[in-house]
Amino acid sequence: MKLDKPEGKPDETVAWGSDIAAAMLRRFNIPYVSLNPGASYRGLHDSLVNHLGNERPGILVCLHEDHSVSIAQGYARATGEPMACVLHANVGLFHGMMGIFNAWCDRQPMLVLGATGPVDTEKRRPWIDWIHTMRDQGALVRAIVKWDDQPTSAEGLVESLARAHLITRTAPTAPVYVCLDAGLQEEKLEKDIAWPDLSRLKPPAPPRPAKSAVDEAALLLSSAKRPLMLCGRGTHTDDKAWQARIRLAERIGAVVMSDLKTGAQFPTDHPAHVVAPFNALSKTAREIVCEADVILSLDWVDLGGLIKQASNVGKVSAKIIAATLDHMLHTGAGMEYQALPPRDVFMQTTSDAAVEELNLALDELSSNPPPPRGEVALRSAEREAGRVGGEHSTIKAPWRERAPSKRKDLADGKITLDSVAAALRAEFNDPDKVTLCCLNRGFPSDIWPFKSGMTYLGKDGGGGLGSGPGISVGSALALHHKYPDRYAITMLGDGDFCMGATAIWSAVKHRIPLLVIVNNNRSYFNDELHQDHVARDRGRETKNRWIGLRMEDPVPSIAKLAEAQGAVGIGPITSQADAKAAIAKGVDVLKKGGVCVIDFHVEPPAERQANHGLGFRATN
Ligand SMILES: Cc1ncc(C[n+]2csc(CCOP(=O)(O)OP(=O)(O)O)c2C)c(N)n1
Ligand SMILES: [Mg+2]
Repeated sequence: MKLDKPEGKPDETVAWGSDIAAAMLRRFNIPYVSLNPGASYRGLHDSLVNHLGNERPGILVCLHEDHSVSIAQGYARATGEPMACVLHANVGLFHGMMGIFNAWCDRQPMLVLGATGPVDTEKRRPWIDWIHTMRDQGALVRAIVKWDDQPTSAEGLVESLARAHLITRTAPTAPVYVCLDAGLQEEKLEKDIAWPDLSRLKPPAPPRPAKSAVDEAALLLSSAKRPLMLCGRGTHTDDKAWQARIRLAERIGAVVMSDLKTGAQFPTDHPAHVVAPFNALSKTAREIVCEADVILSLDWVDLGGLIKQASNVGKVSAKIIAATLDHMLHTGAGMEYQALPPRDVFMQTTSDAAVEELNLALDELSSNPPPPRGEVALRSAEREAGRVGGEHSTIKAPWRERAPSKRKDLADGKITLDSVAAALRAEFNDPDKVTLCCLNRGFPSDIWPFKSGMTYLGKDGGGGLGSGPGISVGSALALHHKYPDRYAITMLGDGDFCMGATAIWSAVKHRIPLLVIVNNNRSYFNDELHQDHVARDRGRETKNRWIGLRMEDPVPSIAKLAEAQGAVGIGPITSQADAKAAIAKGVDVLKKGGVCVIDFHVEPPAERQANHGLGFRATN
């Protein structure tokens, strides 16, 4: 990691309005702030450099505001903690908004600092300060942040930032936005600042669900014959939470599913994890949902949508237990809250706290089994027998077996994601030291199982293309900062990479090790499926589905885009024969602390056929 070093000694006196904001970031222990510069916050910029000496937090320079926000999002995914990013008055905010939207949908904490003004017309420079002043910048993002503010005094600024930091870290987490008046930033301070005692402004522990809900859920799960556990949002960093999920699944004999959107939450090679992690449900996954008699949703992102998808193949008749706090972020502005799911037992808590509570309640239940009644009618004789002697110490086999992998080896030497993943996997004695920051469609989790929460961090949240490179850089930064023995590898689509390629420059500039694998199908392939669908529905020519969305003639040179950012660019790699050497070189660059991008021209034979019959063809 390399930060630019200022000349001379920092001026340690808190003398200007913006010094307060910078000093608060240090008090919060925010390690980095990502930004693209702008005069609306030249005061804050000076404070970061000349008051704090560009450390704690250190500035990460970005070539686009979207990257600044995406880097903060990637950092939060890998640590569970907020970084800060700064967005120039209105224009910078406009650019950063897609990133904020992604982070909002992804429920990641971050401090987004903005700027405006000067609000006081007398202080405004002609023209430029006028076009970059808006009455209410918060209004632009109010629908996609948890809280926003525009303080007007030194004291107000302290309180505003303290509140912002508290709110963004309080579950359910989400970004917050504080707009700094340029006039206030550049105001000379008249008196000393009364700093808040941050030990008294800590976020609360997640709320515990009502005891009645826990008891009811425990009773349902202990007597279920075919329980299904859906592992959605949950911590990536806490191994205890990972183990607790396994314990819960094993003691109730659950089948477990996990969602690519929310990343690794359960070992994918565990016998209970019977289908590969997904975006949209496969036919087998739908059948399992229909067969289940009790569903435990652990903050699953789209429980309503899951039930709808499963209802295409049968009837979902399970009792549904759902643990979430997400409803606390639901407003009328966006619909990221998804379809309203039925919930027989609603546990108002985080998924991790729910698992903890359920394990405790099941311990309790196994030592004091209640007499059968009402809800307990589901209980089977075998399960009752299994409980004798303390059910909590037994491991029950899941009620469904793992679906066999349908992989076919390509004999013609063409590259598939499978071959890339297998070659990459072979480079690491201990693949558990790798964190997969982002994964493009079709990653073979049986070749590279998720063995801990840090194996894979999840998707962008808001489906905003161009965020993958920035999110990956942010997660790589987090690993470098907090888990230096882990390697950051990311797998991105060519469309995603091309849109966000300049984020890679920040990794190179700041010496953040990262290996980017581009799964290059020379197409915005997701949309080929959509165009195929529409043409088919209309009885029109499906062969034209590629027009307007293939990136061919010319194919953008991914390797050159990477080289232009100062990274090592390799490719295009078009045959399996060349893939191994390319990967060996890329991993070598990564292990030496560099940034490398490998462009694989991948053949996705299965995907080149439109996926008919399930009712959901494209995932984005
Ligand atoms: C900002 C933005 N623009 C457009 C889209 C629509 N979109 C969704 S997926 C997709 C294609 C992505 O292409 P690529 O990254 O190459 O992945 P592929 O589908 O080819 O695997 C597009 C254009 C979007 N989600 N976000
Ligand atoms: Mg593509």
